[in-house]
Amino acid sequence: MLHDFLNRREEEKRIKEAGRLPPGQSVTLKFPVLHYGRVPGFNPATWSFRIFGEVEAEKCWTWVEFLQLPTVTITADIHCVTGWSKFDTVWEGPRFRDLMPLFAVRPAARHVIVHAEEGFTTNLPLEVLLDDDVLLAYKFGGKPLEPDHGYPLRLVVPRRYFWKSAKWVRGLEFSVEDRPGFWERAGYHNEGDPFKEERYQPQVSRF
Ligand SMILES: Nc1nc2c(c(=O)[nH]1)N[C@H]1C(S)=C(S)[C@@H](COP(=O)(O)O)O[C@H]1N2
Ligand SMILES: [Mo]
Repeated sequence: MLHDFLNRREEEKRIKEAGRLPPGQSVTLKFPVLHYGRVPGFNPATWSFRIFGEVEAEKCWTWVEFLQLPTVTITADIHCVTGWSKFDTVWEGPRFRDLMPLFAVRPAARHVIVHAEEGFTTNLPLEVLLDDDVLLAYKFGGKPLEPDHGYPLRLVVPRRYFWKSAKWVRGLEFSVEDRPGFWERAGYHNEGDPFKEERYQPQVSRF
């Protein structure tokens, strides 16, 4: 109906004015599923989460150990590079920053390589992971993650395009040097800030 359409336009305009909708994005109420490859299985007996690279003390949590870590719940807007944004998503899990004292990152480490199942990687400046809304999340909307959305564990970095929020994460590698990940090597922007509309690399794809 024209009336609904106009109402939606009005609503979108209101939100944009409030500064929540990055340029070139539109709001969806759905939760699209996007990834390369298949959805990996999960075996709680063999699963682990590893902290390695430029740290004083490497870590390796089992699933049971990981569930003991203190968690927080955040509400955030997420922005996918394909053009949809979803408002007020609710995530629960340990906050990255709160885990830092457990492994003591060396001062020279400025970058983090996020490792997920099947060799998927993505890269982020350590500084970005220190934001208070960056979680290793295992719940979405109060329930365990759906397998499609990263069960059992995914990274959530609301202030970057959603491809940096790796699903099925298995470890974080701290590094002196930056190292582009899977989508970054395929031509996505290295930083991926939605409000600067950093979607793709300015230069030609490196594949
Ligand atoms: N392990 C893994 N994580 C991934 C991806 C992937 O291919 N593999 N794709 C990313 C991309 S491109 C997007 S847009 C989001 C989508 O998350 P969703 O399916 O929960 O919406 O996951 C990101 N995390
Ligand atoms: Mo994506």
